[in-house]
Amino acid sequence: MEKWYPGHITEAKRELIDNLKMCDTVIEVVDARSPFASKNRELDKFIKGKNRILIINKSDLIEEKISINLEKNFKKKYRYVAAISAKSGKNMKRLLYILEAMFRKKKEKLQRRGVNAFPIRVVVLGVPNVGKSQIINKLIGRKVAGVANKPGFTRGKQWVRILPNVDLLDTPGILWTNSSENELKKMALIGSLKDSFHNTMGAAIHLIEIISKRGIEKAYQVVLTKEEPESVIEELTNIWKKSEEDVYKKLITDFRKGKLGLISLESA
Ligand SMILES: Nc1nc2c(ncn2[C@@H]2O[C@H](COP(=O)(O)OP(=O)(O)O)[C@@H](O)[C@H]2O)c(=O)[nH]1
Ligand SMILES: [Mg+2]
Repeated sequence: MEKWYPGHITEAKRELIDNLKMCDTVIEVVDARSPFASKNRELDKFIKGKNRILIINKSDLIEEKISINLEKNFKKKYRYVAAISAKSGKNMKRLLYILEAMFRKKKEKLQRRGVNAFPIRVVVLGVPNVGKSQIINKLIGRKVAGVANKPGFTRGKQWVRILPNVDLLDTPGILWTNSSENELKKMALIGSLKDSFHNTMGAAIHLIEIISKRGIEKAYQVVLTKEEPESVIEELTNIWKKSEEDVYKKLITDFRKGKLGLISLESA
């Protein structure tokens, strides 16, 4: 069953509430290239009273100074924030330190009441394709959680012990109903929406608007004459001898792989 279709959102929410009941800590994962669109405003009301960690993943795909700014900005709201890359391993240690610190705090609290501490249970949340499974795999150093470059790959419940005192629950990504048109385009670009579920042309044009004609020329070593995204597409169809549809797809695929350079879809 594909949880990101609006029709299934109610069911996905019910499952989320179930998962949350079992956990005391939430790791919310967002995509560094579009942290605001991939972040969930609805989540707040579900996770009152839990420890929260915000992870800005795929920071290898944006500029370092933007990563630092994002961390700074999110720290105004979240106590624990880390811009990481589950691919390169950057800052993964920080995430481990945060989890260890949380366990120590819990242990002290329980010891005061004369109770032995049990592992903290952490649920990993976020829209599809932000790298939740990859983060878990990196934390345990072997492949357990399914990783795929398509939304909705993770299914069923997958608990993994990543430290002697920390159990993690991987979850399938959940989409939300309150995203704006522009946010949906960004979600399509970062691969959080199924391809059949978004307008490829709209997403590709949005991408060109953000990186501009100059960015395209630089990425592909081509010379273009006009600025307008529609003209850029048309010129690329001629240069590459591809259909318009194939040009949209190529731009989006190359962006997702980081082949267009370090690109942020939102300002930090
Ligand atoms: N560049 C980059 N790619 C990543 C990173 N983390 C995950 N990915 C890729 O993003 C895609 C989705 O990862 P996955 O863990 O399945 O995402 P999930 O749907 O949130 O569980 C896969 O192709 C991963 O290889 C990262 O830090 N940097
Ligand atoms: Mg997954």
